Amino acid sequence: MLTLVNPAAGASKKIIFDTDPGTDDAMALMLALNSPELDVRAITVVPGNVIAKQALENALRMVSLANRCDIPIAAGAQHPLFQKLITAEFWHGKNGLANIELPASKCKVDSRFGPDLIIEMVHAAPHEITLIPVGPLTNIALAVEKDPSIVPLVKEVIIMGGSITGGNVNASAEANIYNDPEAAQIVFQAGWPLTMVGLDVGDKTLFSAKYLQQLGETHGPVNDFIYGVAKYLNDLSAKFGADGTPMYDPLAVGVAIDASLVTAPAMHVDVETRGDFTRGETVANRRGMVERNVLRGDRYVIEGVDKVEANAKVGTDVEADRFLQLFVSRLRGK
Ligand SMILES: [Ca+2]
Repeated sequence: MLTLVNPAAGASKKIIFDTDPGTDDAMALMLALNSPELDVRAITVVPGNVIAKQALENALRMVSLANRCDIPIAAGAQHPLFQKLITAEFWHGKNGLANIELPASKCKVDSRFGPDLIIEMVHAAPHEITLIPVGPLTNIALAVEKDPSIVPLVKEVIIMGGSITGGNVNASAEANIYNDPEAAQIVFQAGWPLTMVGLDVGDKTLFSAKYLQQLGETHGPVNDFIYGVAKYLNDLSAKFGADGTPMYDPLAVGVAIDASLVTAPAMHVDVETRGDFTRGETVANRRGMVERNVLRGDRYVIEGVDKVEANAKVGTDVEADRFLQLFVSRLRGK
């Protein structure tokens, strides 16, 4: 096994980062690797922004750039559970990393299947592992389906995905959930502590020219790579009239570092898997109750209300400047 020791290990939160890199995945990963609060124990790769093979290659190159070949990097699912993959080179560049060509990786892929690696690590460190999936939830769902006994042993799940105020794929769905709604429903209903860092709260964290300039003042391999990614995303955002790029995946890592960055009320969230217009929508019950409709003769009669249990904390607001300053401070000079 590995002998390299992360100096922050022990005091820090053990995480498994599940990712489809991906430009904002790159920013999220580098934030995680450079934050002493987090101890990245494994990286599992899922197709989403790019196909599985490209996503794995990107993960290997980024971890190599960060000089962290001690971290196991495992391939996972090759496609969503029940539908065709939808890739997003349109947003992330042809290679998924803003068309930045990183040096070949010195790191080797771990031979284990991503979901199996998750299962193994959770059992090896019960109640200590936080899962941070920032792509489609296929790998996490496969792990839960194969071994449901991991659910009470996972410390916490912090996902980037979903929205309670409309989507980016279409009017209703956010891309990570839309890419594998059945997997998402499994993950939301599993019964573990789950925080949803969705599209709508991510949209409040715009990495604007001000932060880009700050990151451009310092240099280092990771600093310069992330500057290039952020510059690409900022230019893309400008074409769509936005004043900066939303930090979707990085904010999920930010919440793992410091949960107080977001306001996240508890709600019950279901994932729509069948709607004509709403497949992939995260449907959140804000009132904590549903009407109890009872069949009386030829009609239903409302006879009361039933409480629904919350299954997620849903990010609704964020201290954006504090988060963006944190992001820049962690990557400067790296
Ligand atoms: Ca992602």
